[in-house]
Amino acid sequence: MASEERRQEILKNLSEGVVEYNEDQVKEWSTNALDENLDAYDAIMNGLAAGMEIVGDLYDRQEYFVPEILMCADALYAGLDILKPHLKKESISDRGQVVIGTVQGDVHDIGKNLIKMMFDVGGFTVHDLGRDVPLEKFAEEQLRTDAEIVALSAMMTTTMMGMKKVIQMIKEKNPNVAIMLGGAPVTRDVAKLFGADGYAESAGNAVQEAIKMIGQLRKLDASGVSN
Ligand code: B12
Repeated sequence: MASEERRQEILKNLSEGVVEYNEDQVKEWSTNALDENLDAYDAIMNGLAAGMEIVGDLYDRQEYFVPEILMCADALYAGLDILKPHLKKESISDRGQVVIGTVQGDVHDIGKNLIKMMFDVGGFTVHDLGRDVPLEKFAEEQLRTDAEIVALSAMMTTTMMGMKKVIQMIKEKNPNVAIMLGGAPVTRDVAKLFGADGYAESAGNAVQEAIKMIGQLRKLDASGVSN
């Protein structure tokens, strides 16, 4: 097990590798992380994803532009490829099904992919619709799979508005589905206003929120009351 000092060094190098879009550095330090038994989740969230947060700030300050961002994302994914297979899977493998995607008009999918990964290792079966997903596709996929959860991501204030429509479409066809929202412009208040059942700010608490929502759905089912 890496010492705290070494852990910090590994995380710093992972984050820096993403920020400096240095794929080789990210690959090397992802391998170091595994060799030194650093928890893969720690390396992903506090190394790679933390680096992407810095990238977001650089973009906001107009120090980075689209080409840099895309290269940073490539570096992040290079690390994910190495670390993801080593995430500790939940022993429960049938927690439920989730349909996930980024809503129509929105191509941001880095955050959505992290959430997907968390559901995956959290024991859920995930149906990923990708990004820029036509709004009606969410309702169709929910009906096709009978998933208990639909998770929507939006990274722009404009596309966020589509989430409300998706919630209406799904609830009309099937009220017993829990819908959760996330993405930078979304807040718990927005989620509530749109009629969603759940919200999570980050990948760290998304699965817990989903488990809570499923618990509530099943309680309602058992009591014969529909929501
Ligand atoms: C990367 C990025 C891009 C990349 C996207 C690459 C990709 N494949 O995703 C590229 C370069 C393509 C891009 C394009 C554009 N972008 Co952009 N982009 C960003 C940037 C810099 C970082 C986003 C990111 O990946 N963060 C890292 C991840 C890990 O964090 P995250 O996405 O927030 O996800 C976490 C949480 O939000 C949450 N979460 C996310 N989804 C979900 C879903 C659920 C269910 C749950 C529970 C949780 C959850 O958990 C995640 C993990 O912890 C942000 C700036 C910023 N500071 O956020 C702008 C930003 C989102 N972009 C913006 C804009 C305007 C654009 C463009 C219109 C720019 C342009 N003029 O061309 C285009 C839009 C194209 C389109 N139609 O979608 C604006 C949006 C402004 C707004 N309020 O609407 C931002 C905020 C920048 C800014 N300040 O102006 N962008």
